[in-house]
Amino acid sequence: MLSRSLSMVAMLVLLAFAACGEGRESGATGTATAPSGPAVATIEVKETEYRLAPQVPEVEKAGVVDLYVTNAGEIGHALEVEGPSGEVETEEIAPGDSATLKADLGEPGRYKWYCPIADHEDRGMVGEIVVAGGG
Ligand SMILES: [Cu+2]
Repeated sequence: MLSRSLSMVAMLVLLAFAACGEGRESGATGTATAPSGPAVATIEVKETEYRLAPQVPEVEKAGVVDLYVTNAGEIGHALEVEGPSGEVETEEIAPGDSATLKADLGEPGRYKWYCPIADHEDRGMVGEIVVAGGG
């Protein structure tokens, strides 16, 4: 009885490991590492209530992208990017301030970026970074 439930647990653990393995080709730990190396592009983005401008920027080449984020609004904002190998985000940026963020967009694709403060994403502070390339 006991050994049967133990093997059930072992099987569930194995399944969980297998599921975690999906979609994470690199990085043994599964945690996002800070991007390093020279940036292939710079994106300047202005945040206001409640939008990102530009909303859907395009990058011609996959790689590390430097983001220069300005809060041109009247309340605090921040910026989070969900890249192919994890997510990165700024601290909250006060009105009138700016911040920089490095995002590893090492594969062509479309990557969500948004303001993670309160319900700002739902109010429209969300978009995508389009990374071209790969032939
Ligand atoms: Cu915001």
